[in-house]
Amino acid sequence: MTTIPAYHPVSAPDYLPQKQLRELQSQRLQRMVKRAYENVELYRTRMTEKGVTPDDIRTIDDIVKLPFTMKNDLRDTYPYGLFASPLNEVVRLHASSGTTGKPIVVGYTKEDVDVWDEVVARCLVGYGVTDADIVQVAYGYGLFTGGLGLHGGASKLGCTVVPISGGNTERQLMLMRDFHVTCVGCTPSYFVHIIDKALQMGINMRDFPIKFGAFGAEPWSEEVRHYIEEQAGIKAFNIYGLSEICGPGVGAECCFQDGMHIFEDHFYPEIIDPATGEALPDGTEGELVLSTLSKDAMPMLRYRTRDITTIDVEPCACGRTIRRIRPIRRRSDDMLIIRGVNVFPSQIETGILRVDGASPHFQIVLDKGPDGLDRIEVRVEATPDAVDDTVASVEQFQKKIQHSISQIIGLSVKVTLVQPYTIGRSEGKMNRVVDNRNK
Ligand code: DLL
Repeated sequence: MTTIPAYHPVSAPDYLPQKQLRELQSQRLQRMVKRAYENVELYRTRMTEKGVTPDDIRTIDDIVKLPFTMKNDLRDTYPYGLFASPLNEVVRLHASSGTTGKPIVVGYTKEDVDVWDEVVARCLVGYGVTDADIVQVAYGYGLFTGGLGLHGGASKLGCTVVPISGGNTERQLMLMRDFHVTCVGCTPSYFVHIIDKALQMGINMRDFPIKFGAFGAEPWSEEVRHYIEEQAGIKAFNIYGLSEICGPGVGAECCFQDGMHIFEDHFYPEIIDPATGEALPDGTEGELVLSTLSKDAMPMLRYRTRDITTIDVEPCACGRTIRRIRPIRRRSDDMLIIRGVNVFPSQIETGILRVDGASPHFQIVLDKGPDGLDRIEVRVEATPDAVDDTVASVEQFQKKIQHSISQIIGLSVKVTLVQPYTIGRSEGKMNRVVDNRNK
């Protein structure tokens, strides 16, 4: 049975009556749009092109009149072009690496950092974390928002923070045990790696006092949640966010682990059709668009996240009135097109982990066959539980995984079992795809 954690004042906005929430959103949007229009050339130009002025934005429903903002807008205005505050009011910069060229840069005023700390604290309260908890932050510290984001929220709540950052896995395990850590924040793929390392060292993580995991920064499946919860004897919670909006803390699951509540008093979510940009009703799957309602240094108006999800308006058993989004399993730019079929790495992960005894360590390798057609090979690490040394047992296990993946993606795949620990591990976000098709 799930016990609803005790009420904490930091979460009060999570329970606002709908009418009051919408009034607050409307007021904040008006202020945000005015600020963006007056201080940021890109917003002023875009709004003028669309024939919209701040006076046209009276309620939150008017948000659809505003133009979208895209990742390229951050690149094109690098580094400070979208800032609405003078630099002497900006107290922090973060940056996201991006795959090509310059990073994207984001800035925060003191008040923005306070809001960020508050929303991350609200995530932790939703899990059931209190000031009695000891939180090991194994997200990377630095320009990435994960480390300092979790750190700020956990500090705000009064937790004891262990700011270890990512990497040095044996040390992570030592501190978790010696410091009696009760909550860990890192990417789910890194936590899977930590579990693995523990097994290798003969440590049973179920003996540790860890109760909560705050896992995010990359898509992960229910099957991985199940794996982590079983192996480590913890509750694995999802946390969502992106640098452009603030970092972690845009939304998170509550104790019911059934979708992520968006802190919509600060970040307003919409779903659009990624092809046409048309707004879609709640309950329909599409691209998540987010607007900041209180960010002073760098307001984001209708930012296209490229994350694919659905807004869920059903009331949650926890009593929060803020809406939820379904877990994000796909990004529109994560999509692999294989022989014309759209495939997401998370579907392959699900296929693998549906097979009993399969390991969550895998890699997808794409290339072209002699006939010029795309080929997909999935390399999965063998586990002692699943196969013995015989060729027949390996072949049989490969076939099982092959079948399970093909059922989900509708394509035949080659599955190869590889030796344990031969697939690279990640201490942050995991990249599982090697695409050799254009080499
Ligand atoms: O990953 C912020 C973060 C740090 C979130 C720690 C959660 C925990 P970026 O590096 O800018 O920021 O990457 C943002 O990561 O648009 C999603 O595609 C993906 N992402 C983040 N959280 C989740 C999640 C941080 N819980 C991008 N599930 C986002 C799925 C996620 N994808």
